[in-house]
Amino acid sequence: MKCIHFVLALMSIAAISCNGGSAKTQVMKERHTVSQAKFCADSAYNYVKSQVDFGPRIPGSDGHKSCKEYIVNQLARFGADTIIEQNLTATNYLGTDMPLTNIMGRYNPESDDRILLIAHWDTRPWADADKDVNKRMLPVPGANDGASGVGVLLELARMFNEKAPEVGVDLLFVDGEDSGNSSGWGSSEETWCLGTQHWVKHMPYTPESMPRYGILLDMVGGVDARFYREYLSQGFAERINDKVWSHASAAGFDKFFLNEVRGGITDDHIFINRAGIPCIDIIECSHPATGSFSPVWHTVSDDMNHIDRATLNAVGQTVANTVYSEKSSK
Ligand code: AHN
Ligand code: ZN
Repeated sequence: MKCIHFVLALMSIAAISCNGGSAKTQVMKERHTVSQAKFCADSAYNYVKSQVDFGPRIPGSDGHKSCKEYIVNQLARFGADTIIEQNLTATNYLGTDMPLTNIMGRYNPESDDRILLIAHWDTRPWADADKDVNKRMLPVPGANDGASGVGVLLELARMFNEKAPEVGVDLLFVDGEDSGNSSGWGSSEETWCLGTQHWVKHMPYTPESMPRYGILLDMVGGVDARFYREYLSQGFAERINDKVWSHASAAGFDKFFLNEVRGGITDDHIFINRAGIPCIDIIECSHPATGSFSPVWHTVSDDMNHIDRATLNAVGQTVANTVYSEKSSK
């Protein structure tokens, strides 16, 4: 798939590739008004691949360190007005200390009219859902579970730099989401989302500048993915689900966004809702083969072979349209 940005250039229309890194393209982008910001799935795909190429992003690993630098550098390249790195040490449920970094890229940080977009950037240390018992201590590549949400957010950063939304936007990349306890029932909620649990205690907001709402992206790049309204999002923030699903439908993405409520997931949005920000989770968690997550979830096969640009595009363009439709109150 190739996507094209239409640029108005001195009364003539020039079409350029959205992957354009050429000097000529850059000059044209800077000089001329971009009439419409288009989500580029090829770019998002490349941002996903770059992360996977670092290796697993297990807290404390080399891949984790490289990926942190990558996210910060991309935010800088895409003109984020403020970049915050929040370091912490968290102890996982097995008693291991993990060095974590939550990263935030802020667009128009002075505005009190804000939207918060979130994805986790760490990957699970163990493929404990793999069919092969011998692989369950190996790391998860995290193409869908980790890199996909980040890839979409980075492409949105590129768009926000090209065309500023009316409202301020905070892109939050949380760490330490995926080292939780998957065995047994209940009572393990607090073992997940360790970065987010810390972030909500130190949010960069005044009562006036609290985001209107948040949208969490988790596993948004799977082949043939279907997104249902997640049950807990529907309870906490039904009107945000209404808004996002209606933007999806208006853009022709009904095949991806099904207007039906399905199962609830313990994820970063739980802690953000409890901190007073209505937040939904766009997550693939009703796969026909499993009834829940995709078959490659928490396996060694969560790799680029199972990532589809069309899914990244449906989610990314829907979230972009949602953000660009927000009006500032002033
Ligand atoms: C539970 O399995 C309890 N929550 C899933 C949250 C998650 C893990 N998202 C991605 N990986
Ligand atoms: Zn996971």
